[in-house]
Amino acid sequence: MNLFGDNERKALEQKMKEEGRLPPGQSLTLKWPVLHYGDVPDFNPATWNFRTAGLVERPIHLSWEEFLNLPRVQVTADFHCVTRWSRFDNHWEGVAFRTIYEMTKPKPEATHVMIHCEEGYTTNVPLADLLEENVLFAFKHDGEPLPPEHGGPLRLVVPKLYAWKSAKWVRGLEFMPHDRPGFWEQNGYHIYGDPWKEQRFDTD
Ligand SMILES: Nc1nc2c(c(=O)[nH]1)N[C@H]1C(S)=C(S)[C@@H](COP(=O)(O)O)O[C@H]1N2
Ligand SMILES: [Mo]
Repeated sequence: MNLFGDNERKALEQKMKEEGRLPPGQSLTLKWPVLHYGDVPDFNPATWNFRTAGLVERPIHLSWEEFLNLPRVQVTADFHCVTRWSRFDNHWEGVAFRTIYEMTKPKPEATHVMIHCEEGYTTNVPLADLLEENVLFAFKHDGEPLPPEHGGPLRLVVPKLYAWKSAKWVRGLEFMPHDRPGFWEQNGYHIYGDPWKEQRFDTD
């Protein structure tokens, strides 16, 4: 039994609420829950690659080593899961989405992106939202290599949307001329997923 832990949690939650950082219907967690569909995939740095496809001028194909040599950014951001927990002030390090965007040069007709991950997980995000400055492909969290169960070696982080858009084990991007639902979006979740508007389900 932890008599004092929850007081600390509640005090922080109240602080986040007062600062306008707690979206409606969410509660603060001090832990870092692990949540995903399927198994944690194996990572082999010798065969791992990252690709872009669809409406791009220059499809890219990067090895793990090449990916690690791209310019790095650091982002501190909050993380909101649709199952109602929020984790605050996560410190991420990785490669900005904008870096990949500039390398692959999407065609003007590209409006949405399907994120493709290991084992067939997908999620869709409008291109404009991915271009925000705090969107990155992260390989470190709070100074440590991203653990496999949290998406290591590489996950996307899209702080402004519910965390199912922050795809773990990302391997590629497909630039599309219109929106198309990904994995959870085909299974009853909202096509966009704004936590501030509580866009949880496709009926919201
Ligand atoms: N590849 C993949 N990424 C995924 C998921 C998944 O099922 N597969 N689940 C999402 C959901 S619903 C959440 S809340 C976050 C959880 O990330 P965490 O386990 O690091 O807390 O990962 C997201 N990314
Ligand atoms: Mo989630």
